[in-house]
Amino acid sequence: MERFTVTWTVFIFLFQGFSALTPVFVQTGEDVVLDVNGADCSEDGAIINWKFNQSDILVRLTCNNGKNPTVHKYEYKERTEIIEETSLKLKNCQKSFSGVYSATRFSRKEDIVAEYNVRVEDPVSPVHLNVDLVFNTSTFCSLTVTCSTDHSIISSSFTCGNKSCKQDDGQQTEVTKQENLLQIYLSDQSVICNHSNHISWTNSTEKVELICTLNNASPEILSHHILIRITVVVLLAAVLSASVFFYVWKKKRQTCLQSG
Ligand SMILES: *[C@@H]1O[C@H](CO)[C@@H](O)[C@H](O)[C@H]1NC(C)=O
Ligand SMILES: *[C@@H]1O[C@H](CO)[C@@H](O)[C@H](O)[C@H]1NC(C)=O
Ligand SMILES: *[C@@H]1O[C@H](CO)[C@@H](O)[C@H](O)[C@H]1NC(C)=O
Ligand SMILES: *[C@@H]1O[C@H](CO)[C@@H](O)[C@H](O)[C@H]1NC(C)=O
Ligand SMILES: CC(=O)N[C@H]1CO[C@H](CO)[C@@H](O)[C@@H]1O
Repeated sequence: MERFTVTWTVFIFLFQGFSALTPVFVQTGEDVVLDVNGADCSEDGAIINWKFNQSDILVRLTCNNGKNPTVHKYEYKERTEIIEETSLKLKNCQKSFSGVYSATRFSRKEDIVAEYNVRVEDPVSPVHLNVDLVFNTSTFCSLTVTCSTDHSIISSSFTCGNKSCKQDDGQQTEVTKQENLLQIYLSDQSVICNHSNHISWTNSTEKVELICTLNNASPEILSHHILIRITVVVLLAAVLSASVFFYVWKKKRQTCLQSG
């Protein structure tokens, strides 16, 4: 909450006097406070309207000669609250609240005094880093890594020499269907998967050196794997032939007993 208020305050400070559409991002379930951008409510009888999507009047404030303005709620009453005399608080924001919120001031004519493009987003889902391929020699290590989320997946390759690494195809970025950002990049000798949107981010990070040493498909490890496989096959074959032998022996014994 504080974070958004601060961001917003800084924005207003920078753009005081403009009535551009200010983007505001809110996490689902949180509250957000929108300000009238310094509009004057000291003049008796002046009216400030808070509107949604240019048409629905949410709240009408009738200014009261310096006293607190009179508040009339119209549409979406349960969503709104007036705080600090004229600011609009949107409570427990849901995705359907997304849209344009504007404040207009009416004294002799109606002026738009503040306008916000509010977008309500869920926090991003976790991201997983998977090592797909590692080739490590004494002089270099090359690796391919995949970053995946519930809905999307990207991969990228890296080559590391003596001391430094580079990303073969440059930083990889994908905009997911939910308009989140999925990225793979190198930072400080680590591969980072970063899944982010305007209100949150998650990461999965692994040191390149660790990837190279732990996932190395070197000939030794490869032969080790093959050895395990051969052992398993031999054991299976042994068990199988033993059971066949036992079955045949039992059958034979039964025939002997019957005939004898
Ligand atoms: C408000 O406007 C936004 C953006 O134009 C739109 O996505 C949304 O459906 C509108 N909401 C309502 C209730 O009209
Ligand atoms: C690696 O380092 C050694 C000694 O520091 C140098 O001789 C060699 O050229 C380097 N190799 C690469 C591929 O940079
Ligand atoms: C992930 O991306 C977000 C948004 O671009 C950024 O703020 C954050 O610092 C990044 N995290 C890491 C670990 O790089
Ligand atoms: C390759 O693996 C060895 C250990 O098996 C490790 O010491 C070395 O640092 C790795 N090479 C690179 C370039 O990371
Ligand atoms: C927010 C977040 O997920 N941060 C993590 C980024 O990755 C590092 C290293 O894996 C973690 O220590 C952070 O907690």
